[in-house]
Amino acid sequence: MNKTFPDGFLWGGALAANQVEGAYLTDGKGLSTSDVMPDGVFGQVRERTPGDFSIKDVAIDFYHRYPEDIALFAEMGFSCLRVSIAWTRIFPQGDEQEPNEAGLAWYDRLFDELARHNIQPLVTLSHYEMPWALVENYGGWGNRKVIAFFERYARTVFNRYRDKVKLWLTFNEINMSLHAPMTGVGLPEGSSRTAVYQAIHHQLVASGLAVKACHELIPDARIGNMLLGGLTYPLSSKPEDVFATLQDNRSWQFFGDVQCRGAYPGYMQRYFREHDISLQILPEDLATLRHTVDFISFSYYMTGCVTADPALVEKLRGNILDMVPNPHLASSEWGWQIDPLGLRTLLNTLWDRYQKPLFIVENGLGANDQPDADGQIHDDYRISYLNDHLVQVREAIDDGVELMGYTSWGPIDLISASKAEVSKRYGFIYVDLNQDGSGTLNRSRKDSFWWYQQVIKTHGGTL
Ligand code: BGP
Repeated sequence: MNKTFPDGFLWGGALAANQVEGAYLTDGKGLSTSDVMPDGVFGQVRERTPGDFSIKDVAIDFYHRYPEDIALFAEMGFSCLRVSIAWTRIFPQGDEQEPNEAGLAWYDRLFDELARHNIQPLVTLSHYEMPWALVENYGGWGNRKVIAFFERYARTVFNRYRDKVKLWLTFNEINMSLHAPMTGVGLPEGSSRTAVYQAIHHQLVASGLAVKACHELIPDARIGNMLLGGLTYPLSSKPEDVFATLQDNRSWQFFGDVQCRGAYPGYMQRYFREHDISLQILPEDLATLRHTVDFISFSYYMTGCVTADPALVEKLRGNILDMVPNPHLASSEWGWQIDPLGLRTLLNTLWDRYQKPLFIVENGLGANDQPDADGQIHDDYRISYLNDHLVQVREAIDDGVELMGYTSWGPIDLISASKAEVSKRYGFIYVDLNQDGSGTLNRSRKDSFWWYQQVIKTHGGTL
């Protein structure tokens, strides 16, 4: 008999405000870092002039079409939807005393619609964006004052949605700040290591304050962190490669260690010492960091390899984030290496390290789907990617890993984060949209829609 997933396991999908909502200046919303980076996370900051178009300005118009989209998610049987709140809808400039009521009201409507379909929201406070005015006027997370602005924002939304939202996340892929500082902490590319780690420290303190506030204001809620699960393997069995891999994994585990264990680990203190990084860490910061998360959430798309030989790194690197490709794995159209078993390894690694419940809040395949003559998308490649990963998830649960749920990335096509592309589609639902903004925005079901519906209905029995 096929194994099934536990009762109460949350099934669904994951979205981010700036990749789906559009309506980028509607109802009083302010400009965010994402709005001034129209070419995505790895793009440049550009001044926005009237009439200058960016695909994210409209995105898939979730702001107006959410009832239709949520009905489709309900048809697939979702019990959970991960969304993010755009900070700039609530505090358009970031430093106001009072929130923007129109922005708050929109998320009320969104959460009410989810409740009507018995879909539980899982809400990210900050998904790759912050008010642009906080970058211009304060220097982003480099400035300690931003911590208080974020805390005000977090307390505002906890108070407002305390009866509607019981699952929260602080910062999306907080470890990405090391690779894309403007997206993560609002600092320009090329900022010094010290400046980036100081900004990251402020963000970690803000995350601790959000955990504290959430526990105070909504005692029956749970709040987690969110990591880019950047698992890497040694390229060879040379002890030097194995040790380099341990260090490489620590570059993302460091964030989890602070957020789950409540203090800076010794290996990081050594790293700071040896790289002349001296941070301003106040005694009250250390107390705040002890407010640790209730669960750990993460994204998982690929793995990579590590070698201690710099010449080999230079020769082989190619994967995103400069990882060395694994010779044993195939890649997606975007060069992301596909590794279902790696997900089981990662789940076990995180569980062994922290012994806190886990939540997979992103996983999926970006592909350039092409409709057939009848306009249908036969995305068997996506089905097989997701199927293979979910089989390994089920194995990990059998290994004893405590897993709260699984929300696939982009259950409906959306704008990709790294390069703001429309053609990199993740959805079970196709959206008729082109890069220049043309298209009807009509939604239609892909083959994977029916596949996921069956997976959820049978608690994974059909995998
Ligand atoms: C994660 C981000 C998401 C998402 C996903 C896929 O890093 O949290 O926002 O977009 O990656 O990346 P992309 O959209 O670049 O394919």
